[in-house]
Amino acid sequence: MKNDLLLRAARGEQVERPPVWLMRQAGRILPEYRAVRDSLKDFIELVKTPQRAAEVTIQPVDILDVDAAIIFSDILVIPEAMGLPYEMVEKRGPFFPKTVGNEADIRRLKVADAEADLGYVMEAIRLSKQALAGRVPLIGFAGAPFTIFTYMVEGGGSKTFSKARKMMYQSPEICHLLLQKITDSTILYLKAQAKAGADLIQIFDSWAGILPPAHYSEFSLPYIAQICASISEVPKTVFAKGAFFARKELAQIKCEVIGLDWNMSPQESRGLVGENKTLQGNLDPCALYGSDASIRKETRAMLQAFGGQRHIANLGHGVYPDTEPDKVRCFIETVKEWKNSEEF
Ligand code: 1CP
Repeated sequence: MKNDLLLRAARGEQVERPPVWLMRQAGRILPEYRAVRDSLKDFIELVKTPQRAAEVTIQPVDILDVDAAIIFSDILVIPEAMGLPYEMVEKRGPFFPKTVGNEADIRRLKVADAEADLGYVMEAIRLSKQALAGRVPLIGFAGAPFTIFTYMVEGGGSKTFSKARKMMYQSPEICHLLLQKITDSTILYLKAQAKAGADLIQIFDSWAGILPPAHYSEFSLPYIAQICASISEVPKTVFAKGAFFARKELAQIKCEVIGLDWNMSPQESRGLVGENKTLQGNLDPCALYGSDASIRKETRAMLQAFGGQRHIANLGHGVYPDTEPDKVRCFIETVKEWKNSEEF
């Protein structure tokens, strides 16, 4: 691997500077992405056409010079593989015509077979690895079981997630049945991604922050822990957006990297997580709406707060779709120019 900064930082090895990539770097901001996307019927067709998915996976490496690629796919391929297909409604987001409401619905779902049901993702990974030719590592990913659960129960995104949360209070055992089935599917899926060539995997618990701490400990953490304990092939990142209350518990999980959103202070997080994990994040995505001078100032302050080692520079959540690519470049260049010694 020509540039293995990401993997070295993940393992806690010495680095010349922190590696940098952006969550959601592949599908949101580049005009080159839109061009590929518009040449196909829709988002789902792009996800299921490995050659084209690999092409947009590589774009941020070629165009923005990030230190990692992330496979172009979506967390919602898992519900589909289990028997709940989704639609992606332009400008509105995902929609599931069928949802899960009771035990019978869950019994009807299957544990996803990674090669048979999700072979298109594995093929996209193999093609992306070929095209990358060792330039930078390739990140694989999946949603955390809890976040996937919310889509399967709600049938789409939500402001309150009250359907999913109602089920947690009314029928916790049914929730656990579904969470376990999603977990079993996700373990097979991530193992297959590693086998196909993913160099590191990230678990996105995007809606972690909607739960009270006790529910997070009961309905999310144990399933993330199971996944991480089952995968020793590659390093693992857990990003639990909004779960500031669970940082100590997350530190107990068998993963190498913990993602932080922009509400979490780097210093406080280091104190809670301890010295044995790498932290990823956490510039406010809205900082990229600022002037170049302001982006440089905010980015340097962030780098300094993390201290240069055991840090993967990133935003605190996915890059927003209306961010100008030049602002993203400014962020990336600032990280690359930064020297660990700058603080002295
Ligand atoms: O963007 C990339 O870097 C490419 C890969 C990628 C990833 C990592 C996509 C493509 N989606 C994801 C993860 C994902 N998908 C998450 C977790 C990360 C996060 O919190 O941002 C979530 C919650 C989803 C679900 C999803 N898919 C939404 C959110 C809806 C909601 O509930 O608010 C939406 C709008 C999508 C569609 C989607 N996924 C990816 C793209 C490029 C798109 C836009 C579709 C298009 O181009 O038409």
